[in-house]
Amino acid sequence: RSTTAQVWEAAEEFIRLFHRENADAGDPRARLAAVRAELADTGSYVHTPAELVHGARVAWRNSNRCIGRLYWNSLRVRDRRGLTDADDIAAECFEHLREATNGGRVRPTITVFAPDTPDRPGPLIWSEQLIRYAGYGDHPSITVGDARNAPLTEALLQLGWSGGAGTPFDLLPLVVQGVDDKPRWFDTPADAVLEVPIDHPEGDGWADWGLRWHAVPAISNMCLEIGGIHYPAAPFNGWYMGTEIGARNLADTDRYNLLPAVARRLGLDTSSDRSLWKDRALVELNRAVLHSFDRAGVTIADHHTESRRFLSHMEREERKGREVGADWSWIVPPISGSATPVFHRTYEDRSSSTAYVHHLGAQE
Ligand code: HEM
Ligand code: NRG
Repeated sequence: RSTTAQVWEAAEEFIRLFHRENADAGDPRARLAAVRAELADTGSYVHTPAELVHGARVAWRNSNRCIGRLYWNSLRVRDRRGLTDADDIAAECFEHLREATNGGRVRPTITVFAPDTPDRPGPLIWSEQLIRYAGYGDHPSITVGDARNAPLTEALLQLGWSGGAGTPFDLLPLVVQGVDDKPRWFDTPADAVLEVPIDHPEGDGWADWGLRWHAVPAISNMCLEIGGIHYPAAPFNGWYMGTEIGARNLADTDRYNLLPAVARRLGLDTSSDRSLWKDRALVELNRAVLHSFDRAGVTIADHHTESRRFLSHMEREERKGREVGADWSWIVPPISGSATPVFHRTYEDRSSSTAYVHHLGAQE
């Protein structure tokens, strides 16, 4: 819980920034006085629609872990601050997915629901992303599906969800906790989710293997903080970088752990690490992901292109007199790091009060 003095400090900084970066908003003094009075009166203040749009974009610009920030200023912002009930929020999350997916031409989008207020916390989305695959089983080595989501799957079963078909790619319902309510779950409508079947440009039998991934990554468990106001439910998405799927989701030993199966398919010698079978399997799995998204007409970036874009972003920001913060360990791609330009330098990991922040206790 922040004190009014802390909110005012962050609010003043944000309002000044907003007026600095939006010439047509004019002099900040009148707005600062109004915010100050509203804070004294209610303990909070309400962003104008233009402040909300800019705040959500600046929060993206300040995301030190994100390599995809070149397009921060074109984030689409859906203002749903009037919604506090779980069923309205779930329906708008599904509409978000339809608009963001856009038939495969993915559009970076955020939907902002009601903020925390001095009298009550805002709504909360329990699901880490709007689209998640179930994980059945309590240990990665025996799990069917995505072991990362085993705790969420278990929570859903406790809430009365009867479980999916038991495939490795069962879509989980969305879990939303409305204001003054307990968490509720909502089946994800099939027309809100685009999925890409994974095939390999040369490999035999990959298509029959049944691997797939969803087109849109939409993080739904981070809090959007703008000028001292907290929006705990504010799901956002961009498009995927291929390595997120091919080098992590499908490859990590505590996720789908597919490198041994890929290596077998490629006929590699897996008897010794020294044959570099894992490295070769990683490259082919990542080729398969990029190839499959391309063939399906779904936006996806490769790590070479996204790394170059990130350096363009840094140059452009610095030309505008803004320093770009970044976290090397998140920016450098999980394969072929040294073959990308983002590897060969250091960054300042500076923090800001307008940002996407993990809720206490959430997975990182
Ligand atoms: C993290 C790429 C759009 C905010 C990341 C990561 C990648 C990435 C590769 C690291 C993820 C990981 O290692 O798990 C992209 C690409 C985008 C994009 C290619 C395409 C447009 C966005 C948008 C937002 C955003 C629209 C917010 C409005 C973030 C945040 C993180 C992140 C907050 C850190 C997440 C965490 O701490 O778990 N992004 N991103 N990104 N991105 Fe982006
Ligand atoms: N690695 C996660 C997604 C994290 C955010 N990545 C993005 N964000 N591309 C995964 O699902 O693999 N985004 O907003 O586009």
